[in-house]
Amino acid sequence: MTTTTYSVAGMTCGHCVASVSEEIGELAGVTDVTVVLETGAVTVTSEAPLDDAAVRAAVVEAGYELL
Ligand SMILES: [Cu+2]
Repeated sequence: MTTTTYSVAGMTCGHCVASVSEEIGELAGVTDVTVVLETGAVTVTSEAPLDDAAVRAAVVEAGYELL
């Protein structure tokens, strides 16, 4: 298991959190996504290290920006 914390800009409410969680959660190997709305911290647990580009693409797909 690998846990990585990313910073995501632009989330303002629970719907934003849900969108980001859903998109990242669809990446292969991801087992858990925890978002702290106040700080934009997104902690992702996965079976193997994730490709940063894939995480970035998922965040963009949700409509936000990976810092
Ligand atoms: Cu929102």
